[in-house]
Amino acid sequence: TSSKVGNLEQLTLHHVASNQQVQVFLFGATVTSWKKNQVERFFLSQEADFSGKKPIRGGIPLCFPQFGPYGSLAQHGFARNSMWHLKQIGTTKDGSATGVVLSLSSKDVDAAWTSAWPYAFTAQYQLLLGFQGLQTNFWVRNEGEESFSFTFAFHNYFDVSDVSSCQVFGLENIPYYDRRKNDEWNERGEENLAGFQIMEPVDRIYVSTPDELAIFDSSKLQIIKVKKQHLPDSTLWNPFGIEGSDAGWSKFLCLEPGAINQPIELKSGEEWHGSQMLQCE
Ligand code: TA6
Repeated sequence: TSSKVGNLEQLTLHHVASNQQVQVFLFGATVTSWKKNQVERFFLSQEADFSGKKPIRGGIPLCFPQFGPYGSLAQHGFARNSMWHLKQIGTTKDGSATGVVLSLSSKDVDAAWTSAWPYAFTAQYQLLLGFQGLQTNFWVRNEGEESFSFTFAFHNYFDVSDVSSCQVFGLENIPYYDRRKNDEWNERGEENLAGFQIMEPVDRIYVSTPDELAIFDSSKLQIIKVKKQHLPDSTLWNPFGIEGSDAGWSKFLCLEPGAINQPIELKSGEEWHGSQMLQCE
């Protein structure tokens, strides 16, 4: 089904057999809600803007073709600021999965962006709800003559009861860039224990992380698993109330699989695919 929020069109998908629902906006291809057993699993900011003039804060903003400030574009690139097209929507005959495919090409992107990143590409974004959980698939293809490179992330905002009741698994002993300390390189990873807790502002880019990560919320008694493919790195972010924090900062934790440290290079005609499977128990 389709509905309007502010100026923007939102699609809702249901997978009845597994009791899941997902909502996505064409603007930014931003997923804003994922419910399993009627329980919301993503954080959406109360300050979220639905005018189509700013990225929607919450759910899964897409960072493409640039993660963060590292490049010629404004923070996190244009995918989350562009109007995507609906390409396909439906449920498999046997009811095992429900999905949607959205697409974006360089022709859809505002000239203010493409002048700083002048490459011909097509991107497709597929959301699949099935018995295993919510899978998100991103493809990009170089449609031009010239090679280009890009960085990417699924900027997941998970809904948590309180960030300090969460434990993160999979990032122990992994080196990271500390964005709070001018990208200082922390070679050993400060956290040597599995299941470390967040008790201060964190903004880190962990490099070469395991393909399975998890957040355990001890108040909600919820485990979110993030299983990623072709996305070597992972950002962990919570502003923990510092100046400029979202009013709801204690209610989210961002764990963002990405290809950040080593840009992906695509020659003419080449395609790249990155994906994640999100599961909650
Ligand atoms: O992924 C973490 C991060 O890059 C943080 O540094 C923080 O700025 C956040 O993303 C949100 O960025 P935004 O541009 O949406 O305000």
